Amino acid sequence: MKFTQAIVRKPGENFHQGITSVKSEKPDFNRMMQQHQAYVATLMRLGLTVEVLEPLPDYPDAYFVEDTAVVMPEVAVIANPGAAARNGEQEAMAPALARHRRLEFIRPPGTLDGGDVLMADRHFFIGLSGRTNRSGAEQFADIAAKFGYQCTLVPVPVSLHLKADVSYMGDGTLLVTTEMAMAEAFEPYTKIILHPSEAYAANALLINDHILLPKGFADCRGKLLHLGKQIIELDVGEAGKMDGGLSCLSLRF
Ligand code: CIR
Repeated sequence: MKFTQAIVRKPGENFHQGITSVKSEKPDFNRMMQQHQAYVATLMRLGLTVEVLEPLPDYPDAYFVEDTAVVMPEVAVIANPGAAARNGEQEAMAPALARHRRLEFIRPPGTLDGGDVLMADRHFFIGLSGRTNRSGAEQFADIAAKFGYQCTLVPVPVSLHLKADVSYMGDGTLLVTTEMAMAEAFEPYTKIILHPSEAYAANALLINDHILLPKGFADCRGKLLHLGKQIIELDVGEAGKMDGGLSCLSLRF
């Protein structure tokens, strides 16, 4: 899918009050803003038109916009976030997406976070995680099937979201953690398997012919070189302290 647009949301000053499993280091607001601005500037440099939304003070995780929706050429599916503290962010995203796409909705009892939905050409992998339940995944699959997409449900045993473990690098190639490399769903794909010490790099982003990679994963970078795409490393260290990464920070379409 050739991307021309992105939607992001600025982190708010209370972003450190979001949900996180990382207890060791307190994230820094100024550094977060610098990293977020560099991320937005990179998307723009790659030719995307970027809409920057304002923070939602009641939702400190709202800058992880990826979780609120899944956008495909034909439709935008508004998610139903699985964490109670984040449920509501999707309602703030819907009007922005309605300007670009017709909308469909994941409804209770279904829950779904966009971070669990991986698009690989005309195929969606939908993670069953602590955030996305079977009803949410099946609702999404039914919507996508109407537009001719194939869908496969994939259990996510350890990570927060499917896309913390696997990213699509184009041409039938997945970048994947050792935990997910053996998943049956991914059998037909060529896999680039990360060294366990670099598992965070599994959340990479293919933007047209460029790969955005979190900074500091040299082994992963080396393994991607043969794909012949330009690799851009970005520091997303502060988002990482809030359990997020590169893909979570934008909706691309
Ligand atoms: C959360 O726990 O929901 C946020 N602190 C992190 C969300 C990361 N989103 C993503 O991986 N798509």
